[in-house]
Amino acid sequence: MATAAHTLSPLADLSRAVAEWVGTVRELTQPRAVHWCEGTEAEARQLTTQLLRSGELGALNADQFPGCHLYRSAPNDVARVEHLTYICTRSQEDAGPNNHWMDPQQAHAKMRELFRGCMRERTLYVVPYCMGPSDSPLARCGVEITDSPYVVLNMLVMTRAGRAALERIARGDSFVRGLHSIGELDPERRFIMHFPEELAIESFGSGYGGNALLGKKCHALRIASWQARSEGWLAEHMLIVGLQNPRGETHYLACAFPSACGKTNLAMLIPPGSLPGWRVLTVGDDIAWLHPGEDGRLWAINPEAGYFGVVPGTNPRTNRNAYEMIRRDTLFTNVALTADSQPWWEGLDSGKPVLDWQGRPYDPARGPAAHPNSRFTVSARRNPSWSPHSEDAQGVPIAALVFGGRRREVAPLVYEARDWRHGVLVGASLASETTAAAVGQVGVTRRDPMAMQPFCGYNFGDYWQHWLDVGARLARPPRIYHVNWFRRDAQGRFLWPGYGENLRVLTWMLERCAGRAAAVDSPIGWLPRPQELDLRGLELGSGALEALLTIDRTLWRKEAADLREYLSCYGSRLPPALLAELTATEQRLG
Ligand code: GTP
Ligand code: SPV
Ligand code: MN
Repeated sequence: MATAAHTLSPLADLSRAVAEWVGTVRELTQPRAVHWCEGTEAEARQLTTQLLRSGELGALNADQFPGCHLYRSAPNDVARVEHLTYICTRSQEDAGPNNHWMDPQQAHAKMRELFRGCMRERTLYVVPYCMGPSDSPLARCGVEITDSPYVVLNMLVMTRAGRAALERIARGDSFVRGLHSIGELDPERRFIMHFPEELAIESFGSGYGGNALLGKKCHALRIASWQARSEGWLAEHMLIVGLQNPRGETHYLACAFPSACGKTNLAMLIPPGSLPGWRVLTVGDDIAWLHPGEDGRLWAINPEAGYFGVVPGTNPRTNRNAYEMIRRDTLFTNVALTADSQPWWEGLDSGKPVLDWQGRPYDPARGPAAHPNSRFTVSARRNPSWSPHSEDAQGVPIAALVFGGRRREVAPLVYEARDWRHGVLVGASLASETTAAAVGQVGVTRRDPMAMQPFCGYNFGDYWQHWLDVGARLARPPRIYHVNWFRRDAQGRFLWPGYGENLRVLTWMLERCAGRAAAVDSPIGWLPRPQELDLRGLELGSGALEALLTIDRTLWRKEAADLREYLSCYGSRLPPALLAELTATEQRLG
């Protein structure tokens, strides 16, 4: 009897548009074989076996970490490369001062020479994928062509990849064409090019995360933000989380924090014991597609199906959910190893690193054992707090939007924007210390509007106008907040314990949304009265709460002046309404 697999038509026959494109790429790149990904578990197992055999993957301790593997990237290929990432629009103005720009013709020509013959002796993988629930009208498809089986394995976890996606494309869905090759992993021959006007991505020379898993930042943020603008929605660098209160009601928040600033942790937060009855449900940990609904509210879907998360800092104390989640069926990249082949990273209380992330005998003199941007790839379904509403075709309704940065000073623990328009200014004013998620200096405060500085596929001036336009269409817009979990004291210690305790700030937001919590007016927005924050069972250092909730007018006047200078770079594309909001803030600051 024929098995189901035999009765299915070959993937290459499903979509003529995809097959033709694959044919063109095949001619250019000259692979030795072409593999169309079905997206089955058997296929993932077979790829894993192949990578284990070739030595590209290592098996981890099967008792402690069943189904887990270690991948070591090239030492010079460990993070996103913002300086090599381009938006290639016909007009440079459309890419804006926030992006590196290259003329599309010139970019295509440059990339064509890099891709020419680059897959000789390699297999070309075709990965059709769907970003968002497969049956959702809000989901979007793409096809990634890559010569990296490691990238394929990641895509199989991070997206809904395989036959169903290709069938959706065959039914007429448009798709993003993502062409990727690891090339020679030479940083001098590495480019991540985006062509939003053509729904195309060309990425060469890196196998790492956001550079190579094209469904993620390249498609779901840079290309999608462009599409979203013309179609009236928003593609944002936001987690989506549901908070169920002790009465059983669930409200959803979408929160934008820059890379490595706490999204995954907040999305799967564990309520502190002293806040009984609360439950946290994760819809997404990195990207949200937000659509105005017919009911006047904003609705969100998570386009992804897995987490590509920061490993260091994960432990049973900071987040037991995250720690348990990555103990099974997880792909680790660039962590250290213990003597008995368990993965090890900074922030773990137990175990001892023997080999560092490059596989060398661990020597503290050479820096951390695990790379600070080491990552786990894991299915969202492994998260104990995974929300079944992640599959809802229309998404979940958003009660509040939260922007947050990593700021040792200036920004208070939390404040609330006066209204949507002011909230757009609050988002645009986001600044944060750089992290290891991107190549470059760490710990430097930079402007990162809406946490989208590395990810917005067009001119920020137009983007803020689009935010204002979306808000104007919402009869019931979410409230907008700003948070900072990372304030420090004079000794450099965090003033706020963070992680699970962050729920105390989120519950205040929900009380505000329900019209129950009071707030104090300040020049930058509404702050909680200290007594309105539920701090039962929490021991804060003396003076910490006051420091966390005080606005230093001198620092804030400087902040506003800095913001004015930054916004002026956007010239005539800067929405006058945003400038008016800034002027009003300056006047309140006196
Ligand atoms: P990307 O995947 O790069 O977008 O990162 P992310 O925003 O999801 O950040 P993630 O939750 O992975 O946290 C990044 C780092 O910050 C980890 O080392 C965490 O342990 C740490 N972190 C997360 N939340 C908090 C917090 O509330 N307080 C403090 N002090 N550290 C935190
Ligand atoms: C980030 O840097 O924001 C990430 C990791 O989420 S990456 O996939 O590399 O973009
Ligand atoms: Mn991210």
